[in-house]
Amino acid sequence: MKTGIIIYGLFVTISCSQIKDAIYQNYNLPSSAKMFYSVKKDDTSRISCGELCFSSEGCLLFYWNNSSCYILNTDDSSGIQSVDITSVYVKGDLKDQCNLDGYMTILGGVLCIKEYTKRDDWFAANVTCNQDGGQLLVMKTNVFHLKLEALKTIPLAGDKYNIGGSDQITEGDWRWTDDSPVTTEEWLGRNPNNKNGVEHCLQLKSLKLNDINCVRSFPFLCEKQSI
Ligand SMILES: [Ca+2]
Ligand SMILES: [Ca+2]
Repeated sequence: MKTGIIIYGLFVTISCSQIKDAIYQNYNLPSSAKMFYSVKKDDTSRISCGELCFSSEGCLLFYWNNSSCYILNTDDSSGIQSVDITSVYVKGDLKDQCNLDGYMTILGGVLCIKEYTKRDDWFAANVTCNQDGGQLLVMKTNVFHLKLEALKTIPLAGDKYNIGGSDQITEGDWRWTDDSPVTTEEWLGRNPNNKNGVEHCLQLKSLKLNDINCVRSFPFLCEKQSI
């Protein structure tokens, strides 16, 4: 079966797959949940797909593949077209890819995050994430709120986590570990305050940014991509 719909002025054909059970099992949806979806066929990135999801009222999850963005939604007040669930293709094993090594799937399988509750200093935490094939969590400006919202959906044990940024090279010049600048305004209180002149590493504290001494040990968050 093929289903054709017109959304965003584009005609999109979606292959029909036997995916309903996988969706419901993967995302713990009640069997009573009705699904709605929209499709943006343009050149979307996984991140822009996630942003589209979070900007859509009632968006439950999304799936991105080959530059196509699939938004699944349980709120019919959004104006998104209602379709039968079996006409939506979602790769059912994304979650399993993340769950290897204790990573959690968030953002519909786009991002895998692991909370390390053991304490390590920033440098050792960095090494641990790298050994996992990932990195300390990086929250660039264009995805900062997206990732923040995602973190709210997982049950974190604490509220202080070291993440992947520092001003170790030039005081006050905050950089994520890929050397891109930290430009978000979401600092906690009057931070960064460079207390005692030794705070050069980035911490997420109560979901805001704080600068801390790199040699102090805290829990940390690693991320890696699922696909
Ligand atoms: Ca500093
Ligand atoms: Ca501080």
